[in-house]
Amino acid sequence: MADISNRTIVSLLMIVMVVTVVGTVFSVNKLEEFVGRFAMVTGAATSGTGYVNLTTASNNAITIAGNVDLGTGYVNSNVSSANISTDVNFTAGSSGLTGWFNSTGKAWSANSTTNISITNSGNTIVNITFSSNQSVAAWLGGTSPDVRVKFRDDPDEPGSCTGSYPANYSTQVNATVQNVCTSATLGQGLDYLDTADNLLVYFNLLIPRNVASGQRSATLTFTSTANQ
Ligand SMILES: [Ca+2]
Ligand SMILES: [Ca+2]
Repeated sequence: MADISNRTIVSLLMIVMVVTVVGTVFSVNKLEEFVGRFAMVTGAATSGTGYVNLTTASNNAITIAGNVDLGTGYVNSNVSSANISTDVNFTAGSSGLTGWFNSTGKAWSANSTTNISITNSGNTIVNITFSSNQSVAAWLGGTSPDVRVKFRDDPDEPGSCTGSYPANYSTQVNATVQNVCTSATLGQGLDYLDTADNLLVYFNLLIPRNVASGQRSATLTFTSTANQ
């Protein structure tokens, strides 16, 4: 076998070294790829998260109490219309709390305890609106009848309405939906805390003398809408 020259040996060593270097670089690159790709599973988890789920619902509810019964009476012949009110603070009408006599001939006497009471019996602040089943003209008849309402906090529960009421007796009863205690701001309206969750509705009626005899009733519907 012929001796291999030094030049040949050096050439062979160079080839081996190149192959070795290239192979090492390739292996390192592949290893980095592997680490990068599976970096999320380098060991067993030592912590985790859990959650507790609870779905709550708001309870929007109101309770209406009281029916206003104004009894039986008639308009005195010396006035064109009589004004009666369930409010001690009479405001509307031209004849004052006069002109109306009950069936035994006694003059009308305002009774502030005769009202409709609205209580927030739910657990969320609500806006309150109302409407009547009919207009005043359809309800009472006669010439220019009028029925106005006033809303205010129950005197025993001040701060019940954190929204706003319409001005006293600015609201005429009719079939459209009108505000009682409302606010455009979330969190304001009729509160739900039992110590301050009650408003009262007062009535002021102007009854024409030419109203036809007979019993006349109107049904008012109060609606609550969650505002929280
Ligand atoms: Ca209350
Ligand atoms: Ca309540």
